Amino acid sequence: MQTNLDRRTFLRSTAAVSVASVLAGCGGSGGDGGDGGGDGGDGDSDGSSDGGSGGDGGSGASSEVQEYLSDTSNFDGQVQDMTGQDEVSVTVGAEGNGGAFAFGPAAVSVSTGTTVVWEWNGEGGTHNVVDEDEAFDSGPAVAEEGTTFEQTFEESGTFLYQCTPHATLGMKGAIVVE
Ligand SMILES: [Cu+2]
Repeated sequence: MQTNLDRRTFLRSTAAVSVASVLAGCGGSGGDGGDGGGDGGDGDSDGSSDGGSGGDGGSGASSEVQEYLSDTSNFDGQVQDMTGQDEVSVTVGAEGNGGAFAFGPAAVSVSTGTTVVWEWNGEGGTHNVVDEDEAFDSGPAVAEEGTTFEQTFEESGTFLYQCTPHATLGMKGAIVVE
């Protein structure tokens, strides 16, 4: 009797362990996220000193955005203010991350109802635009100049996205909908 109980308990905890290891498996990027935290701290202090000197049309990014973009070379800790516009464009293949492997600008803020249009400039090989939470996805990466992908943001929130082929280089971006 006691043995059965023990075994059941054992099985239960075994199951829990395997769930945990599956989660840990997904988190290959979770590990990276840890690194990002440290870097994000640096970005934070940059952001607040810039803000102190009067700002330049951007505002300091949230810690969520700071962390996500901590390895994105063309992100300077500021979210570019593009609120109040019906349509905003983001360049795909902008200079950054060791080549033409960036979204330009990396982080923008827009108003609800704004359509963001990503425009491929033909540089840096194939790119795509994939939201981390599957809110949008441009599909397979393509290289062709003039390619566009658009998404209208009806609700406020922070959207973190990346280019699948170049995410590890830091080709990532954020849309903050206010
Ligand atoms: Cu790319």
